[in-house]
Amino acid sequence: AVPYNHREIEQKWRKIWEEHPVNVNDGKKPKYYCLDMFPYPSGNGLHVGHWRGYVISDVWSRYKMLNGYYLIHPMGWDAFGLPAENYAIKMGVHPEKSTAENIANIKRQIKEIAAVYDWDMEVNTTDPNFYKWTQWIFVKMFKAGLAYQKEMPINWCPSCKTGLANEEVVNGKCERCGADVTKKNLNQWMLKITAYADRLLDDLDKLDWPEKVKKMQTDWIGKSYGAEVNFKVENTDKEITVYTTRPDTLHGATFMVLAPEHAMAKELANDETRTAVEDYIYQSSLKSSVDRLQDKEKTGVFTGSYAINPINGAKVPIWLSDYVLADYGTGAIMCVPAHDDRDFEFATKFNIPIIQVIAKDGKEIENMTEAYTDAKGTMINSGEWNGMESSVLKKEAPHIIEEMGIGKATTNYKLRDWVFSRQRYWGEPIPIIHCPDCGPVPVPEEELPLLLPEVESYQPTGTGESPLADITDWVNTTCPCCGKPAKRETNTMPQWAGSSWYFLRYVDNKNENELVSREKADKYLPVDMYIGGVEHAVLHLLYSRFYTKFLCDIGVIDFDEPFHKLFNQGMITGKNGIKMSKSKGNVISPDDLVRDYGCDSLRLYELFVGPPELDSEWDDRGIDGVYRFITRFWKLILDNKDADVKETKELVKVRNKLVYDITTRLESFSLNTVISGFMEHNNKLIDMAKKGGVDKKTLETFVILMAPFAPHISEELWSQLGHEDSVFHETWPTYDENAMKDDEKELAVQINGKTKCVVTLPADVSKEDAIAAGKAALGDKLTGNVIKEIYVPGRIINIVAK
Ligand code: ANZ
Ligand code: ZN
Repeated sequence: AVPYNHREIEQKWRKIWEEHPVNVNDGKKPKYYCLDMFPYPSGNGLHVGHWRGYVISDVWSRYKMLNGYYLIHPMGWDAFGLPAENYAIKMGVHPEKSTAENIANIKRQIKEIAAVYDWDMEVNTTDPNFYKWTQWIFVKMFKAGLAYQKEMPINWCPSCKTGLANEEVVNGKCERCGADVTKKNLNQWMLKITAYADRLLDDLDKLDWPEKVKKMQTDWIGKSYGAEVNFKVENTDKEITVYTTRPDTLHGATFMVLAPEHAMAKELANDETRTAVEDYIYQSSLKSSVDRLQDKEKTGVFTGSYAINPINGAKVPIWLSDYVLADYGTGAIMCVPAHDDRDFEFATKFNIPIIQVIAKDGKEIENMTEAYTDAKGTMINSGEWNGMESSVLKKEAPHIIEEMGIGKATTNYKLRDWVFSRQRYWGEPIPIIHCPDCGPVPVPEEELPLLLPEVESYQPTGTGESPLADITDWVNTTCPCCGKPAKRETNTMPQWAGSSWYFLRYVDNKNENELVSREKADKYLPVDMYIGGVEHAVLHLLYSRFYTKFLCDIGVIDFDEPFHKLFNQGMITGKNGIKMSKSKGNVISPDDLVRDYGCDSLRLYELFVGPPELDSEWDDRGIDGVYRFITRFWKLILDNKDADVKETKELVKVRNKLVYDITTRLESFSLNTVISGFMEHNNKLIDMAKKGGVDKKTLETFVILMAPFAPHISEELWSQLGHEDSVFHETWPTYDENAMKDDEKELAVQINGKTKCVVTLPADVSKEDAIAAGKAALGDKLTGNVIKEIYVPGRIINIVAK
């Protein structure tokens, strides 16, 4: 055969596919929507790690195409937001210009992967025809009461000079730049995602997503059941309400703690404690909420006041401490040191009594050295509740408390409304006009998009105002309601605004009148398979679900979950598991590898490098092995294609086994073992070709199976096998489990060397099984004591008896 020349073959087929796309919509095929998380067009370009997710999604897409689907497989650009803006500022060019350059560059690189993207569907979040609809959704949310303003202390990144959502603060640091996040009091636009908390939680059941991601969303929403209990403040008519998930432990509450920001914190102080209390409140205001929750030595201050435990009249001291958060529950807790770790630590440090109320095995512990936190055991020191099982009481206590009139049963969520304003330039302007008479008024829908104006300086101001505030011509406008002078909102939307709904726009990206036509939405949406990194488990994937539910509620679409199935690929790392990055100097560019080995080999190696869901270390040498395989595969097909070999039972078996192995491994996303499966079968068939030859159907089957993985070589071999149409218009082969079974053999069954009967057994039967089957076949022909059992594989079972 002619030697394998990857450059020639790949160029040839790229051109043909460009002219005759293989993914065709004949209007009859069912659709399959396979979506990649769209990239930020940063200036760094793609490295081999970026390829991984795109190769996985392309393999899956082509596999679906071979199963008779019309593919929705689009690509676009998430181009607003901090990364693009920071890059633009660093390079000293306008974000619009640098973004366009980066997109052109990354698009060229993505095309090297040879994925079947439908570039007619391309979207770009910074395109006014796109962000018109991002703004339109905001207006709809505003009209539905889901977008509102609130003055509040928000997470503030002093380096990016902007506010951040809770989701963007990771361990107290800015998700983007790593700076310590502080607090700043600003008037914010908020989206009421909490109105969807229950649906966002319950509908997780509908999704075919990794359990890990579902759990992260569940924890983020953080629904808990418990009770609010009212404690009177001694010698006053004031009351403090606490939230507890463990009302069963009420008798063990020996003190109370309020968040330093609690509305009553200051008034509980007396002349003796006032200075210390006010000082503590001030110190806490300087810390971020994450800092406060992290494990470290507890701090606190006694207010000087006492509360009365409503269940038993006990007088308990009221403290302030920053381990209680102001914006969760009621911002005040009853503390049960015997059964809560944090309370135990606090009580030990400040010498507060500890009363055990749950006994694990009926006995009270003499000197507790740690809290007993399980709700398992018998109630003690709990008045009328003594003797009850704590797990049962935990469920009943909220209702008992309600009946006693000292509180009520409640549910709480950790999820907070979404801080939606950014004090930056490179984002969608929030389409609101502030009128002194009418208040906030949305820009009329027919005036959208509200274009992002040109500015002289797009550097952040740091004052809490966006650079748009400086453009007075733009800021000063008239109220759409009453016509009086009014001012535009100058904050922009967060990075996540466009990515929360972009997947809906691909299928109708040129529609000027609607976000997506209902007809196209019904036909082509939602997404069947979504592929991307796990870092988006809560942010993007939660926001998208919220947007989808809202758009479903207002009738734009008819489904309320965007992504049916989710696959998170692991990272490709440099040596020793170190993340690939320019700064670490360990970036491996695909360009050289494509030049030297070809796109097909690189695609195979991206999958072969390790289980796709795990992080895998890149080893450049590994691609040599893949390249050897692909050249041997090339030779196998071409050397045998004209041999005119009849299929044998053995060939049928190997072919079925090949289809079975590849299909089942592919279905379970075990893509690295698909590649090793190809390698094994390739060796096997090369061996068989030497012995008796390989029939054409087996060769053709192998080529079709390889097509999603190595599309160019497969298309070339398919045409060399004499086909005029594309291999991608074939049907994925099926397998017959019976044909895969090993051959059977007829064995003579003998007694003392004389044949008595014949049994048919699998060729690879074990000695034990063969003897047992032989004895069973002999039945009562076998008499006397068995002295010896002889098995000659494939031929004779001989029982020696006396
Ligand atoms: C008494 C108690 C006894 C509690 C016990 C726990 C164990 P989740 O499950 O996360 O909702 N808590 C309530 N509000 C708080 C706040 N604003 N800041 C910090 N902690 C707060 O946790 C609810 C429990 O966390 C509540 O139940 C309360 O402590 C505490 F053996 O009340 B518990
Ligand atoms: Zn007005």
